Amino acid sequence: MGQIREKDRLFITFARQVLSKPVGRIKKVLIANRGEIACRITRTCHRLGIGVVAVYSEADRWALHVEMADEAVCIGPPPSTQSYLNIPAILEAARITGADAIHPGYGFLSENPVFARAVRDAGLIFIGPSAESMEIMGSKIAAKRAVAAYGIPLVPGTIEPVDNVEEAVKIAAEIGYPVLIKASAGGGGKGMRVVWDEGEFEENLARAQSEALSAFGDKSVFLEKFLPESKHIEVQVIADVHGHTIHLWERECSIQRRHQKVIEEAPSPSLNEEQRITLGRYAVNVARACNYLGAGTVEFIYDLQGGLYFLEMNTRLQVEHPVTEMITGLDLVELQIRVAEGEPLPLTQEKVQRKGHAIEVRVYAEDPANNFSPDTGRLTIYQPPLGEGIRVDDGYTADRDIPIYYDPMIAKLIAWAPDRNTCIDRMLEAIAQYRIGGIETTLPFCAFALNHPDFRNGSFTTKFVEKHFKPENLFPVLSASEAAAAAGTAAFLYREWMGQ
Ligand code: MV4
Repeated sequence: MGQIREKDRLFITFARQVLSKPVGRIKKVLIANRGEIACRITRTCHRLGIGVVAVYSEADRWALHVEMADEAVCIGPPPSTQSYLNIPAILEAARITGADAIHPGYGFLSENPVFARAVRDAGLIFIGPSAESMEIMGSKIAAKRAVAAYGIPLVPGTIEPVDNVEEAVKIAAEIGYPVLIKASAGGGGKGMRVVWDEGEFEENLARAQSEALSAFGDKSVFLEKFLPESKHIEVQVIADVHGHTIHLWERECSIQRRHQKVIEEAPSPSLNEEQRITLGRYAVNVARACNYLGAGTVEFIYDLQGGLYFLEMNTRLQVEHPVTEMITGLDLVELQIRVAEGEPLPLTQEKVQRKGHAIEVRVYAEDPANNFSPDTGRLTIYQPPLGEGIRVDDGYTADRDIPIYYDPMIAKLIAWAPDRNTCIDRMLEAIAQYRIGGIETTLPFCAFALNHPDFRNGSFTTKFVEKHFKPENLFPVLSASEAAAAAGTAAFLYREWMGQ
């Protein structure tokens, strides 16, 4: 506040021809984010003729998202607590640039009800759900209680906070061991503890509560039956203010490493048609249960016995949304903008198509041969792949620096094909074509996973990486054409050597 002076305003002018004029109330969007998602939101805004204000930290002065925007405002020093999480600075940036709306992207302030409320109190459109929906879904207990009334299956457990050991032991005996203690304010795998028998309860309950208190400022925990080998399937939903809520099918997100997703795909290879339709109906009801507006994702757990249960709802646009866009032909950011303006959804449930198969792999600046330690620095070479059905959502170009302060994900590589096998083949070829220099990335690790028989046959669970990955599995990736060239060279040298 007051820290943004006139001279800090940076206007980057492009010879960009605005071919379309904005048709709705939103003429200028401030994107409260960075990296690939800020770039991806910018592309849609520009296509719709909407102006873009970037915000950036001092570490991102030369970032691609700043260069792509029409205007950019520095909002503080590198640490995100002082920049991308700095609510007063972001609101001030919106005020001085005259933005009508704020898109929060994912991470940072995207699921923060205090931010959503502050944006609306400042007279701006928040491109996302209401603060009240965020509050309900931010509390796993409140979320389960809200959806229970809609007949959505929940993992056996409690929908009340548990803080008494005797009571917990009694409930656990009914559920059956192993039991999971989860933090109500947690999510994404944080604040979970497995209890294998009665004797372990006292210690684990106390630990879970104190961890929850220090991590989330709320000590409430609840119990669920622990499903050790399961799949993670989520459903994309979107709702408008006119009472229409639709789902855009599911995404399979079981390939993850330490709660960080690595590969996502749509549709899920594990569901049959009946399950798929049931899951979509559950997801729409979850959204209705919290009076949802905008794009959201409902997470389910699928155990190997075939049970499908609601886990939680994420009230943001997710990293993996492109696989849904590839099979439905929709632009989720455009839909988010339209419904935030008060427009009705442009299609009904019956009109949502599901065509072909899409896979996304996340490209992290991490070294898979060195326990995935972050490998930031300068991207000396950066050449993304091209090709039929290939999409790259990235936040960098060659010769830019990857700052150490933020998430190390630098790009997402997405492949689409008419069927899953062709999609996997296209993805492997695209990975082989990707040229990245100066840093190590998780691409070789992704190639390993895609090549694994359990990935091909769809039988993987969230234990896949733990079960199958060893650094010895990493090998240099060659594209089919390079492999053919290498084989040709080898044959030539062999004939030379044989004197033929
Ligand atoms: C579970 C579970 C097993 N049983 N709940 C982790 C993220 C959060 N959204 C919920 N998570 C889990 N909840 C019960 N009752 C196993 C996980 C889990 C997991 C879920 C989705 C994706 C990856 C995961 C990795 C480990 C554990």
